[in-house]
Amino acid sequence: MSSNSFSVNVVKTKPYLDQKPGTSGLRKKVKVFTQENYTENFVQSIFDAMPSPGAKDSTVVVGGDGRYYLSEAVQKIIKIAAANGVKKLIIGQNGILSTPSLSNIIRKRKASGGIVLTASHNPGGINYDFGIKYNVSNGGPAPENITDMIFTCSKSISEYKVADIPDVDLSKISIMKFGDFEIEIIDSVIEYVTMINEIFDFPLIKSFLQKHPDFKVLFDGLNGVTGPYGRSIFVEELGLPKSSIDQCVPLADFGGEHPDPNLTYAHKLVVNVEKNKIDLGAASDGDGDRNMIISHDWFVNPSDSVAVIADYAVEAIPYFKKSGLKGLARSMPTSASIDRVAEAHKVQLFEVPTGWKFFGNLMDAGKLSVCGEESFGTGSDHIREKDGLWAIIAWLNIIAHESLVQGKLVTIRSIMQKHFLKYGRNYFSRYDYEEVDSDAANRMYSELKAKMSSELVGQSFGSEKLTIAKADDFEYTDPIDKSVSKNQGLRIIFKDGSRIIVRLSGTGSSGATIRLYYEMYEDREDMLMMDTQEALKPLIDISLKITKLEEHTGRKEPTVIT
Ligand code: VG1
Ligand code: CO
Repeated sequence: MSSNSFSVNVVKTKPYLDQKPGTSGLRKKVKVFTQENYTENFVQSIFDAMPSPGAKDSTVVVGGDGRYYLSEAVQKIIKIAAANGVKKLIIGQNGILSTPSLSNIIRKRKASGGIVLTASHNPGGINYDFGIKYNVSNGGPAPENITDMIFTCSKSISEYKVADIPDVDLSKISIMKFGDFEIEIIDSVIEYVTMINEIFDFPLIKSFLQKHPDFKVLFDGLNGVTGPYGRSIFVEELGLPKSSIDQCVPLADFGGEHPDPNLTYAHKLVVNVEKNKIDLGAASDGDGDRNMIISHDWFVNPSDSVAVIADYAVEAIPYFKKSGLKGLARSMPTSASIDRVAEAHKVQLFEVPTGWKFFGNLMDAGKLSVCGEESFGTGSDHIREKDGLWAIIAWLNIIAHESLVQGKLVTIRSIMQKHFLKYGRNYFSRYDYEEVDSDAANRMYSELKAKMSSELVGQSFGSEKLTIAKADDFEYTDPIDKSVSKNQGLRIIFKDGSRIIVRLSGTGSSGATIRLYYEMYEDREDMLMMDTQEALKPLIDISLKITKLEEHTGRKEPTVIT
Protein backbone atom coordinates (compact mmCIF):
# COMPACT_ATOMS: atom_id res chain seq x y z
CA MET A 1 0.00 0.00 0.00
CA SER A 2 1.23 3.51 -0.83
CA SER A 3 1.20 6.48 1.49
CA ASN A 4 -2.56 6.52 1.03
CA SER A 5 -4.53 5.44 4.03
CA PHE A 6 -6.97 3.55 1.86
CA SER A 7 -6.73 0.67 -0.52
CA VAL A 8 -7.91 0.68 -4.10
CA ASN A 9 -10.21 -1.96 -5.50
CA VAL A 10 -10.45 -2.64 -9.19
CA VAL A 11 -14.00 -3.50 -10.20
CA LYS A 12 -14.72 -5.37 -13.42
CA THR A 13 -17.43 -3.77 -15.53
CA LYS A 14 -19.04 -3.88 -18.97
CA PRO A 15 -19.48 -0.83 -21.18
CA TYR A 16 -22.81 0.82 -21.84
CA LEU A 17 -22.91 2.11 -25.38
CA ASP A 18 -25.18 5.11 -24.81
CA GLN A 19 -22.92 7.39 -22.78
CA LYS A 20 -22.47 10.02 -25.47
CA PRO A 21 -22.49 13.53 -23.99
CA GLY A 22 -25.00 15.81 -25.74
CA THR A 23 -25.20 19.60 -26.04
CA SER A 24 -24.32 19.85 -22.36
CA GLY A 25 -23.15 16.63 -20.71
CA LEU A 26 -24.73 13.20 -20.34
CA ARG A 27 -28.43 13.43 -19.46
CA LYS A 28 -30.57 10.40 -18.76
CA LYS A 29 -33.36 9.27 -16.53
CA VAL A 30 -32.33 8.57 -12.92
CA LYS A 31 -33.26 4.93 -13.58
CA VAL A 32 -30.60 4.78 -16.27
CA PHE A 33 -27.92 6.25 -13.99
CA THR A 34 -28.78 3.80 -11.21
CA GLN A 35 -28.19 0.74 -13.39
CA GLU A 36 -25.30 -1.38 -12.17
CA ASN A 37 -22.00 0.52 -12.68
CA TYR A 38 -23.60 3.05 -15.06
CA THR A 39 -22.56 6.13 -13.09
CA GLU A 40 -19.24 4.55 -12.09
CA ASN A 41 -18.38 3.76 -15.74
CA PHE A 42 -19.02 7.33 -16.85
CA VAL A 43 -17.10 8.89 -13.96
CA GLN A 44 -14.13 6.57 -14.58
CA SER A 45 -14.31 7.52 -18.28
CA ILE A 46 -14.09 11.19 -17.31
CA PHE A 47 -10.93 10.55 -15.30
CA ASP A 48 -9.51 8.44 -18.13
CA ALA A 49 -10.22 11.21 -20.65
CA MET A 50 -9.01 14.10 -18.51
CA PRO A 51 -6.64 16.20 -20.59
CA SER A 52 -2.92 16.09 -19.84
CA PRO A 53 -1.48 15.84 -17.21
CA GLY A 54 -4.51 13.70 -16.34
CA ALA A 55 -6.33 12.79 -13.17
CA LYS A 56 -3.29 12.02 -11.05
CA ASP A 57 -2.50 14.84 -8.59
CA SER A 58 -5.31 16.98 -9.99
CA THR A 59 -7.73 19.23 -8.10
CA VAL A 60 -11.35 18.77 -9.16
CA VAL A 61 -14.43 20.77 -8.14
CA VAL A 62 -17.66 18.81 -7.66
CA GLY A 63 -21.20 20.10 -7.26
CA GLY A 64 -24.71 19.96 -8.58
CA ASP A 65 -28.15 21.49 -8.56
CA GLY A 66 -29.61 19.56 -5.61
CA ARG A 67 -31.70 17.20 -7.72
CA TYR A 68 -32.54 13.62 -6.76
CA TYR A 69 -29.49 11.27 -6.79
CA LEU A 70 -27.00 14.11 -6.18
CA SER A 71 -25.48 12.86 -2.92
CA GLU A 72 -25.25 9.26 -4.10
CA ALA A 73 -23.37 10.43 -7.18
CA VAL A 74 -21.04 12.66 -5.13
CA GLN A 75 -20.13 9.76 -2.82
CA LYS A 76 -19.31 7.59 -5.84
CA ILE A 77 -17.20 10.36 -7.40
CA ILE A 78 -15.22 10.78 -4.16
CA LYS A 79 -14.26 7.10 -4.08
CA ILE A 80 -13.41 6.88 -7.78
CA ALA A 81 -11.46 10.15 -7.69
CA ALA A 82 -9.35 9.02 -4.72
CA ALA A 83 -8.65 5.71 -6.42
CA ASN A 84 -7.53 7.49 -9.59
CA GLY A 85 -4.95 9.55 -7.72
CA VAL A 86 -6.85 12.83 -7.66
CA LYS A 87 -5.16 15.00 -5.04
CA LYS A 88 -8.02 17.16 -3.94
CA LEU A 89 -11.77 17.49 -4.37
CA ILE A 90 -13.49 20.79 -3.64
CA ILE A 91 -17.17 20.07 -3.04
CA GLY A 92 -20.09 22.42 -2.42
CA GLN A 93 -21.84 21.98 0.93
CA ASN A 94 -24.38 19.14 0.64
CA GLY A 95 -23.00 18.65 -2.85
CA ILE A 96 -24.62 21.88 -4.02
CA LEU A 97 -23.08 24.36 -6.46
CA SER A 98 -24.88 26.22 -9.20
CA THR A 99 -23.27 25.74 -12.61
CA PRO A 100 -21.96 29.34 -12.81
CA SER A 101 -20.72 29.16 -9.23
CA LEU A 102 -18.83 25.94 -10.00
CA SER A 103 -17.24 27.57 -13.03
CA ASN A 104 -16.11 30.45 -10.81
CA ILE A 105 -14.60 28.10 -8.21
CA ILE A 106 -12.60 26.19 -10.86
CA ARG A 107 -11.08 29.49 -12.00
CA LYS A 108 -10.52 31.04 -8.57
CA ARG A 109 -8.92 27.90 -7.14
CA LYS A 110 -7.01 27.13 -10.36
CA ALA A 111 -8.47 23.63 -10.34
CA SER A 112 -7.84 21.13 -13.13
CA GLY A 113 -11.54 20.81 -13.85
CA GLY A 114 -14.94 20.12 -12.40
CA ILE A 115 -17.76 17.63 -12.43
CA VAL A 116 -21.20 19.23 -12.68
CA LEU A 117 -24.12 17.08 -11.55
CA THR A 118 -27.20 18.42 -13.25
CA ALA A 119 -29.73 17.91 -15.98
CA SER A 120 -30.27 21.67 -15.92
CA HIS A 121 -33.81 22.63 -16.93
CA ASN A 122 -35.01 19.01 -17.18
CA PRO A 123 -37.35 17.86 -14.39
CA GLY A 124 -35.89 15.99 -11.39
CA GLY A 125 -36.97 13.19 -9.04
CA ILE A 126 -36.79 9.42 -9.08
CA ASN A 127 -38.72 9.18 -12.35
CA TYR A 128 -37.00 12.07 -14.08
CA ASP A 129 -33.57 13.22 -15.12
CA PHE A 130 -30.03 13.30 -13.83
CA GLY A 131 -26.91 14.46 -15.60
CA ILE A 132 -23.13 14.58 -15.42
CA LYS A 133 -20.98 17.11 -17.22
CA TYR A 134 -17.22 17.60 -17.22
CA ASN A 135 -15.73 21.11 -17.18
CA VAL A 136 -12.11 21.88 -17.98
CA SER A 137 -9.54 24.11 -16.29
CA ASN A 138 -10.84 27.36 -17.82
CA GLY A 139 -14.09 26.71 -15.93
CA GLY A 140 -16.12 25.92 -19.04
CA PRO A 141 -17.78 22.80 -20.45
CA ALA A 142 -15.30 20.39 -22.01
CA PRO A 143 -14.89 20.99 -25.75
CA GLU A 144 -15.97 18.33 -28.23
CA ASN A 145 -12.58 16.61 -28.55
CA ILE A 146 -12.73 15.82 -24.83
CA THR A 147 -16.40 14.81 -24.72
CA ASP A 148 -15.67 12.55 -27.71
CA MET A 149 -12.78 11.05 -25.76
CA ILE A 150 -15.01 10.43 -22.73
CA PHE A 151 -17.50 8.67 -25.00
CA THR A 152 -14.72 6.58 -26.57
CA CYS A 153 -13.45 5.53 -23.13
CA SER A 154 -16.97 4.66 -22.00
CA LYS A 155 -17.42 2.31 -24.96
CA SER A 156 -14.38 0.20 -24.16
CA ILE A 157 -14.25 0.38 -20.37
CA SER A 158 -13.60 -2.95 -18.66
CA GLU A 159 -12.85 -1.88 -15.10
CA TYR A 160 -12.99 1.09 -12.77
CA LYS A 161 -11.09 1.92 -9.62
CA VAL A 162 -12.67 2.67 -6.31
CA ALA A 163 -11.10 3.59 -2.96
CA ASP A 164 -12.41 1.92 0.16
CA ILE A 165 -13.11 5.11 2.04
CA PRO A 166 -16.40 5.55 3.89
CA ASP A 167 -19.18 7.88 2.76
CA VAL A 168 -18.25 11.38 3.90
CA ASP A 169 -20.38 14.00 5.63
CA LEU A 170 -21.13 16.62 2.99
CA SER A 171 -23.11 18.84 5.31
CA LYS A 172 -20.30 20.56 7.23
CA ILE A 173 -17.79 23.09 5.94
CA SER A 174 -14.59 21.16 6.58
CA ILE A 175 -11.37 19.66 5.29
CA MET A 176 -10.94 15.88 5.41
CA LYS A 177 -7.80 13.96 4.66
CA PHE A 178 -7.36 10.34 3.66
CA GLY A 179 -3.60 9.96 3.32
CA ASP A 180 -2.59 12.31 0.50
CA PHE A 181 -6.15 12.70 -0.71
CA GLU A 182 -8.01 15.76 0.54
CA ILE A 183 -11.66 16.77 0.46
CA GLU A 184 -12.67 20.35 1.13
CA ILE A 185 -16.34 21.11 1.67
CA ILE A 186 -17.00 24.77 0.89
CA ASP A 187 -19.86 27.20 1.35
CA SER A 188 -21.85 27.06 -1.90
CA VAL A 189 -22.86 30.71 -2.02
CA ILE A 190 -20.26 33.13 -0.57
CA GLU A 191 -17.67 33.18 -3.35
CA TYR A 192 -20.31 33.62 -6.03
CA VAL A 193 -21.94 36.55 -4.26
CA THR A 194 -18.53 38.19 -3.80
CA MET A 195 -17.91 37.84 -7.53
CA ILE A 196 -21.28 39.39 -8.46
CA ASN A 197 -20.54 42.25 -6.06
CA GLU A 198 -17.27 42.94 -7.82
CA ILE A 199 -18.81 42.92 -11.31
CA PHE A 200 -21.80 45.22 -10.86
CA ASP A 201 -22.42 48.67 -9.44
CA PHE A 202 -24.02 47.68 -6.14
CA PRO A 203 -23.90 51.20 -4.63
CA LEU A 204 -25.82 52.49 -7.68
CA ILE A 205 -28.36 49.66 -7.54
CA LYS A 206 -28.87 50.16 -3.79
CA SER A 207 -29.40 53.90 -4.07
CA PHE A 208 -31.78 53.33 -7.00
CA LEU A 209 -33.85 50.88 -4.95
CA GLN A 210 -33.92 53.28 -2.00
CA LYS A 211 -34.98 56.15 -4.21
CA HIS A 212 -37.72 54.07 -5.85
CA PRO A 213 -39.25 51.94 -3.12
CA ASP A 214 -42.22 51.38 -5.42
CA PHE A 215 -40.01 49.59 -7.99
CA LYS A 216 -41.06 45.98 -7.60
CA VAL A 217 -38.68 43.04 -8.10
CA LEU A 218 -39.69 39.38 -8.08
CA PHE A 219 -37.13 36.60 -8.44
CA ASP A 220 -38.44 33.04 -8.83
CA GLY A 221 -35.87 30.31 -8.14
CA LEU A 222 -38.24 27.64 -9.57
CA ASN A 223 -37.19 25.44 -6.60
CA GLY A 224 -33.78 25.08 -8.23
CA VAL A 225 -30.25 25.66 -7.06
CA THR A 226 -30.26 29.48 -7.27
CA GLY A 227 -32.65 29.95 -4.32
CA PRO A 228 -29.93 30.50 -1.68
CA TYR A 229 -27.92 32.65 -4.09
CA GLY A 230 -30.98 34.75 -4.89
CA ARG A 231 -31.86 35.16 -1.23
CA SER A 232 -28.33 36.29 -0.42
CA ILE A 233 -28.21 38.84 -3.25
CA PHE A 234 -31.76 40.25 -3.32
CA VAL A 235 -32.67 40.12 0.36
CA GLU A 236 -29.39 40.25 2.26
CA GLU A 237 -27.21 42.36 -0.06
CA LEU A 238 -29.77 44.62 -1.71
CA GLY A 239 -32.19 44.81 1.21
CA LEU A 240 -35.28 43.94 -0.83
CA PRO A 241 -38.28 42.56 1.08
CA LYS A 242 -38.65 38.78 1.42
CA SER A 243 -41.70 39.01 -0.81
CA SER A 244 -39.36 39.75 -3.71
CA ILE A 245 -38.15 36.14 -3.82
CA ASP A 246 -40.28 33.07 -4.50
CA GLN A 247 -39.64 29.29 -4.69
CA CYS A 248 -36.13 29.83 -3.35
CA VAL A 249 -35.65 26.59 -1.41
CA PRO A 250 -33.94 23.99 -3.64
CA LEU A 251 -36.02 20.80 -3.86
CA ALA A 252 -34.82 17.42 -5.13
CA ASP A 253 -37.79 17.23 -7.50
CA PHE A 254 -38.15 21.00 -8.10
CA GLY A 255 -41.62 20.74 -6.63
CA GLY A 256 -42.65 18.47 -9.48
CA GLU A 257 -42.17 21.24 -12.08
CA HIS A 258 -39.85 21.82 -15.01
CA PRO A 259 -37.22 24.20 -13.60
CA ASP A 260 -37.11 25.92 -16.97
CA PRO A 261 -37.45 29.71 -17.11
CA ASN A 262 -39.72 30.31 -20.07
CA LEU A 263 -43.28 31.51 -20.54
CA THR A 264 -44.69 28.00 -20.26
CA TYR A 265 -42.82 26.42 -17.37
CA ALA A 266 -42.32 29.59 -15.30
CA HIS A 267 -46.05 30.16 -15.46
CA LYS A 268 -46.37 31.01 -11.77
CA LEU A 269 -43.93 33.89 -12.19
CA VAL A 270 -45.70 35.11 -15.31
CA VAL A 271 -49.01 35.21 -13.43
CA ASN A 272 -47.48 36.93 -10.36
CA VAL A 273 -45.73 39.53 -12.47
CA GLU A 274 -48.98 40.40 -14.16
CA LYS A 275 -51.09 40.35 -11.02
CA ASN A 276 -48.73 42.33 -8.80
CA LYS A 277 -47.56 44.75 -11.49
CA ILE A 278 -43.93 43.67 -11.09
CA ASP A 279 -41.35 45.95 -12.75
CA LEU A 280 -38.55 43.39 -12.92
CA GLY A 281 -39.58 39.74 -12.80
CA ALA A 282 -36.92 37.08 -13.25
CA ALA A 283 -36.37 33.36 -13.03
CA SER A 284 -33.49 30.95 -13.30
CA ASP A 285 -33.30 27.26 -14.20
CA GLY A 286 -32.51 24.15 -12.12
CA ASP A 287 -28.73 24.64 -12.18
CA GLY A 288 -28.76 28.44 -12.28
CA ASP A 289 -27.23 29.17 -15.66
CA ARG A 290 -30.37 30.36 -17.47
CA ASN A 291 -32.47 33.47 -16.93
CA MET A 292 -35.76 34.98 -17.97
CA ILE A 293 -36.49 38.73 -17.74
CA ILE A 294 -40.08 39.91 -17.73
CA SER A 295 -42.11 42.87 -16.53
CA HIS A 296 -45.87 43.37 -16.29
CA ASP A 297 -45.88 44.96 -19.73
CA TRP A 298 -42.96 43.31 -21.55
CA PHE A 299 -41.33 39.94 -22.03
CA VAL A 300 -37.66 40.35 -22.95
CA ASN A 301 -36.73 37.86 -25.61
CA PRO A 302 -33.33 36.33 -24.67
CA SER A 303 -31.89 37.32 -28.06
CA ASP A 304 -32.79 40.96 -27.29
CA SER A 305 -31.66 40.68 -23.68
CA VAL A 306 -28.07 39.89 -24.58
CA ALA A 307 -28.07 42.69 -27.17
CA VAL A 308 -29.22 45.25 -24.60
CA ILE A 309 -26.71 44.06 -21.99
CA ALA A 310 -23.92 44.26 -24.57
CA ASP A 311 -25.02 47.74 -25.62
CA TYR A 312 -24.92 49.10 -22.04
CA ALA A 313 -21.99 47.01 -20.77
CA VAL A 314 -19.18 49.54 -20.93
CA GLU A 315 -21.41 52.50 -20.05
CA ALA A 316 -23.12 50.99 -17.00
CA ILE A 317 -21.29 47.94 -15.62
CA PRO A 318 -17.99 48.42 -13.72
CA TYR A 319 -16.51 45.08 -14.88
CA PHE A 320 -16.75 46.15 -18.53
CA LYS A 321 -15.77 49.76 -17.81
CA LYS A 322 -12.49 48.22 -16.74
CA SER A 323 -12.09 45.48 -19.36
CA GLY A 324 -13.74 47.17 -22.35
CA LEU A 325 -15.81 45.32 -24.92
CA LYS A 326 -13.55 42.79 -26.61
CA GLY A 327 -16.07 41.16 -28.89
CA LEU A 328 -19.60 39.77 -28.92
CA ALA A 329 -21.04 36.38 -29.81
CA ARG A 330 -24.24 34.40 -30.12
CA SER A 331 -25.26 30.87 -30.98
CA MET A 332 -26.38 30.36 -34.56
CA PRO A 333 -30.16 30.20 -33.93
CA THR A 334 -30.03 33.32 -31.70
CA SER A 335 -31.32 36.41 -33.49
CA ALA A 336 -28.96 38.94 -35.03
CA SER A 337 -30.08 41.61 -32.59
CA ILE A 338 -26.61 41.55 -30.99
CA ASP A 339 -24.93 41.72 -34.43
CA ARG A 340 -26.15 45.30 -34.79
CA VAL A 341 -24.76 46.21 -31.39
CA ALA A 342 -21.39 44.72 -32.36
CA GLU A 343 -21.39 46.82 -35.50
CA ALA A 344 -22.25 50.01 -33.60
CA HIS A 345 -19.53 49.38 -31.02
CA LYS A 346 -17.07 48.38 -33.75
CA VAL A 347 -16.25 44.98 -32.27
CA GLN A 348 -16.22 41.56 -33.86
CA LEU A 349 -19.29 39.33 -33.75
CA PHE A 350 -18.94 35.54 -33.64
CA GLU A 351 -21.68 33.07 -34.59
CA VAL A 352 -21.09 29.69 -32.95
CA PRO A 353 -23.08 26.43 -32.77
CA THR A 354 -25.62 25.83 -30.00
CA GLY A 355 -24.03 25.09 -26.61
CA TRP A 356 -21.94 27.20 -24.26
CA LYS A 357 -18.80 25.12 -24.85
CA PHE A 358 -18.22 27.01 -28.10
CA PHE A 359 -17.70 30.39 -26.42
CA GLY A 360 -14.81 29.32 -24.16
CA ASN A 361 -11.94 29.44 -26.66
CA LEU A 362 -12.92 32.92 -27.81
CA MET A 363 -13.01 34.18 -24.22
CA ASP A 364 -9.68 32.55 -23.36
CA ALA A 365 -8.17 34.27 -26.41
CA GLY A 366 -9.43 37.67 -25.22
CA LYS A 367 -11.79 38.06 -28.18
CA LEU A 368 -15.13 37.90 -26.42
CA SER A 369 -16.80 39.80 -23.58
CA VAL A 370 -20.57 39.28 -23.76
CA CYS A 371 -22.50 36.46 -25.42
CA GLY A 372 -25.81 34.68 -25.37
CA GLU A 373 -28.14 32.03 -26.65
CA GLU A 374 -31.81 32.36 -27.51
CA SER A 375 -32.49 29.56 -24.99
CA PHE A 376 -32.38 31.97 -22.03
CA GLY A 377 -28.60 31.78 -21.74
CA THR A 378 -26.66 34.99 -21.21
CA GLY A 379 -23.17 35.56 -19.88
CA SER A 380 -19.71 37.00 -20.18
CA ASP A 381 -16.03 36.23 -19.76
CA HIS A 382 -16.25 36.62 -15.97
CA ILE A 383 -16.64 32.80 -15.95
CA ARG A 384 -17.01 30.15 -18.68
CA GLU A 385 -20.67 29.20 -18.20
CA LYS A 386 -23.82 31.16 -18.84
CA ASP A 387 -24.96 32.84 -15.67
CA GLY A 388 -28.62 33.36 -14.74
CA LEU A 389 -28.25 35.69 -11.76
CA TRP A 390 -25.50 37.64 -13.52
CA ALA A 391 -27.96 38.49 -16.32
CA ILE A 392 -30.70 39.45 -13.87
CA ILE A 393 -28.40 41.76 -11.89
CA ALA A 394 -27.12 43.16 -15.19
CA TRP A 395 -30.69 44.24 -15.99
CA LEU A 396 -31.11 45.76 -12.56
CA ASN A 397 -27.82 47.63 -13.01
CA ILE A 398 -28.92 48.88 -16.45
CA ILE A 399 -32.33 50.03 -15.19
CA ALA A 400 -30.65 51.89 -12.30
CA HIS A 401 -28.14 53.47 -14.66
CA GLU A 402 -30.68 54.52 -17.30
CA SER A 403 -32.98 55.93 -14.59
CA LEU A 404 -30.11 58.03 -13.29
CA VAL A 405 -29.26 59.26 -16.79
CA GLN A 406 -32.87 60.14 -17.60
CA GLY A 407 -33.60 61.52 -14.14
CA LYS A 408 -36.71 59.39 -13.83
CA LEU A 409 -37.72 55.78 -13.27
CA VAL A 410 -37.46 53.91 -16.58
CA THR A 411 -39.30 50.72 -17.44
CA ILE A 412 -38.06 47.60 -19.18
CA ARG A 413 -40.50 48.33 -21.97
CA SER A 414 -39.06 51.81 -22.49
CA ILE A 415 -35.52 50.43 -22.58
CA MET A 416 -36.57 47.96 -25.27
CA GLN A 417 -38.41 50.61 -27.26
CA LYS A 418 -35.34 52.85 -27.19
CA HIS A 419 -33.21 49.92 -28.35
CA PHE A 420 -35.54 49.10 -31.26
CA LEU A 421 -35.66 52.75 -32.36
CA LYS A 422 -31.89 52.79 -32.47
CA TYR A 423 -31.23 49.39 -34.03
CA GLY A 424 -34.48 48.12 -35.49
CA ARG A 425 -36.03 44.94 -34.17
CA ASN A 426 -35.23 41.30 -34.85
CA TYR A 427 -38.54 39.58 -34.21
CA PHE A 428 -37.71 36.14 -32.86
CA SER A 429 -39.58 33.08 -31.69
CA ARG A 430 -38.79 29.45 -30.98
CA TYR A 431 -41.26 26.56 -31.21
CA ASP A 432 -40.40 23.37 -29.31
CA TYR A 433 -42.10 20.08 -30.06
CA GLU A 434 -41.12 17.95 -27.09
CA GLU A 435 -41.08 14.16 -26.73
CA VAL A 436 -41.80 13.51 -30.36
CA ASP A 437 -41.27 9.95 -31.59
CA SER A 438 -37.52 9.76 -32.38
CA ASP A 439 -37.91 7.96 -35.71
CA ALA A 440 -40.50 10.47 -36.91
CA ALA A 441 -38.28 13.40 -35.91
CA ASN A 442 -35.24 11.91 -37.59
CA ARG A 443 -37.21 11.18 -40.76
CA MET A 444 -38.51 14.74 -40.90
CA TYR A 445 -35.04 16.12 -40.35
CA SER A 446 -33.25 14.02 -42.92
CA GLU A 447 -35.94 14.58 -45.56
CA LEU A 448 -35.60 18.32 -45.09
CA LYS A 449 -31.84 18.13 -45.13
CA ALA A 450 -31.89 16.18 -48.38
CA LYS A 451 -33.83 18.85 -50.20
CA MET A 452 -32.00 21.84 -48.72
CA SER A 453 -29.72 22.93 -51.51
CA SER A 454 -31.50 21.29 -54.43
CA GLU A 455 -35.20 22.02 -54.04
CA LEU A 456 -35.41 24.83 -51.54
CA VAL A 457 -33.08 27.51 -52.83
CA GLY A 458 -34.92 29.83 -55.19
CA GLN A 459 -38.37 28.82 -53.94
CA SER A 460 -40.56 31.82 -53.36
CA PHE A 461 -43.39 32.18 -50.88
CA GLY A 462 -45.67 34.93 -52.04
CA SER A 463 -43.15 37.73 -52.35
CA GLU A 464 -39.66 38.49 -53.60
CA LYS A 465 -38.57 39.12 -50.00
CA LEU A 466 -39.66 35.65 -48.98
CA THR A 467 -37.59 33.83 -51.57
CA ILE A 468 -35.10 31.35 -50.17
CA ALA A 469 -31.61 32.66 -50.83
CA LYS A 470 -29.60 30.08 -48.97
CA ALA A 471 -30.19 26.73 -47.29
CA ASP A 472 -27.49 24.74 -45.53
CA ASP A 473 -26.47 22.68 -42.54
CA PHE A 474 -24.50 24.99 -40.24
CA GLU A 475 -20.84 24.16 -39.85
CA TYR A 476 -18.39 25.96 -37.59
CA THR A 477 -14.64 26.26 -37.61
CA ASP A 478 -13.33 27.43 -34.26
CA PRO A 479 -11.20 30.51 -35.02
CA ILE A 480 -8.75 29.63 -32.24
CA ASP A 481 -8.07 25.89 -32.44
CA LYS A 482 -9.48 25.42 -35.97
CA SER A 483 -11.58 22.43 -34.88
CA VAL A 484 -14.59 21.84 -37.12
CA SER A 485 -18.11 21.11 -35.83
CA LYS A 486 -20.49 19.84 -38.51
CA ASN A 487 -24.25 19.23 -38.62
CA GLN A 488 -25.18 22.03 -36.23
CA GLY A 489 -28.65 22.81 -37.57
CA LEU A 490 -30.50 23.45 -40.81
CA ARG A 491 -30.66 27.10 -41.88
CA ILE A 492 -33.13 28.45 -44.35
CA ILE A 493 -32.30 32.06 -45.11
CA PHE A 494 -34.52 34.35 -47.17
CA LYS A 495 -33.61 37.25 -49.44
CA ASP A 496 -34.58 39.81 -46.79
CA GLY A 497 -32.43 38.08 -44.16
CA SER A 498 -35.34 36.36 -42.43
CA ARG A 499 -34.44 32.90 -41.15
CA ILE A 500 -36.02 29.59 -40.29
CA ILE A 501 -33.74 27.24 -38.35
CA VAL A 502 -34.50 23.59 -37.66
CA ARG A 503 -32.59 21.62 -35.00
CA LEU A 504 -33.02 18.48 -32.97
CA SER A 505 -32.31 18.98 -29.28
CA GLY A 506 -29.24 17.43 -27.71
CA THR A 507 -30.36 17.71 -24.10
CA GLY A 508 -33.54 15.64 -23.88
CA SER A 509 -33.67 12.28 -22.16
CA SER A 510 -36.57 10.60 -23.92
CA GLY A 511 -37.92 10.81 -27.44
CA ALA A 512 -36.82 13.75 -29.58
CA THR A 513 -37.40 17.46 -29.28
CA ILE A 514 -37.73 19.39 -32.53
CA ARG A 515 -36.85 23.07 -32.34
CA LEU A 516 -38.02 25.54 -34.99
CA TYR A 517 -36.57 29.06 -34.78
CA TYR A 518 -37.94 32.11 -36.59
CA GLU A 519 -36.39 35.50 -37.16
CA MET A 520 -37.38 38.57 -39.14
CA TYR A 521 -35.87 42.06 -39.10
CA GLU A 522 -37.99 45.22 -39.09
CA ASP A 523 -36.91 48.85 -38.86
CA ARG A 524 -40.02 50.80 -39.86
CA GLU A 525 -40.85 52.93 -36.86
CA ASP A 526 -44.54 52.07 -36.74
CA MET A 527 -43.79 48.34 -36.97
CA LEU A 528 -41.46 48.00 -34.00
CA MET A 529 -43.92 47.09 -31.27
CA MET A 530 -46.00 44.44 -33.03
CA ASP A 531 -47.05 41.15 -31.51
CA THR A 532 -44.23 38.67 -32.18
CA GLN A 533 -46.42 35.78 -33.27
CA GLU A 534 -48.29 38.00 -35.69
CA ALA A 535 -45.10 39.40 -37.14
CA LEU A 536 -43.66 35.94 -37.68
CA LYS A 537 -46.83 34.26 -38.96
CA PRO A 538 -45.69 34.06 -42.60
CA LEU A 539 -42.43 32.34 -41.61
CA ILE A 540 -44.21 29.95 -39.25
CA ASP A 541 -46.59 28.89 -42.03
CA ILE A 542 -43.72 28.36 -44.45
CA SER A 543 -41.80 26.24 -41.95
CA LEU A 544 -44.72 23.91 -41.36
CA LYS A 545 -45.16 23.52 -45.11
CA ILE A 546 -41.55 22.72 -45.95
CA THR A 547 -40.84 20.49 -42.93
CA LYS A 548 -44.19 18.64 -43.21
CA LEU A 549 -44.00 18.59 -39.43
CA GLU A 550 -47.57 17.56 -38.81
CA GLU A 551 -47.50 14.84 -41.45
CA HIS A 552 -44.36 13.34 -39.91
CA THR A 553 -45.04 13.75 -36.20
CA GLY A 554 -48.80 14.11 -35.87
CA ARG A 555 -48.25 17.27 -33.86
CA LYS A 556 -50.54 20.20 -34.51
CA GLU A 557 -49.20 22.53 -31.83
CA PRO A 558 -45.79 23.07 -30.22
CA THR A 559 -45.28 22.17 -26.55
CA VAL A 560 -43.50 25.43 -25.75
CA ILE A 561 -43.46 28.76 -27.58
CA THR A 562 -40.86 31.37 -26.71
C1 VG1 B 1 -30.44 23.51 -25.14
C2 VG1 B 1 -30.37 24.91 -25.69
C3 VG1 B 1 -28.93 25.37 -25.79
C4 VG1 B 1 -28.28 25.25 -24.38
C5 VG1 B 1 -28.43 23.84 -23.87
C6 VG1 B 1 -27.92 23.69 -22.45
O1 VG1 B 1 -29.78 22.62 -26.01
O2 VG1 B 1 -30.98 24.98 -26.95
O3 VG1 B 1 -28.88 26.68 -26.27
O4 VG1 B 1 -26.93 25.60 -24.45
O5 VG1 B 1 -29.81 23.47 -23.87
O6 VG1 B 1 -28.58 24.55 -21.57
P1 VG1 B 1 -30.58 21.67 -27.07
O7 VG1 B 1 -29.52 20.82 -27.70
O8 VG1 B 1 -31.58 20.92 -26.27
O9 VG1 B 1 -31.24 22.61 -28.02
V1 VG1 B 1 -28.73 24.12 -19.96
O10 VG1 B 1 -29.26 25.39 -19.10
O11 VG1 B 1 -29.82 22.86 -20.10
O12 VG1 B 1 -27.26 23.47 -19.50
CO1 CO C 1 -29.11 25.12 -17.07
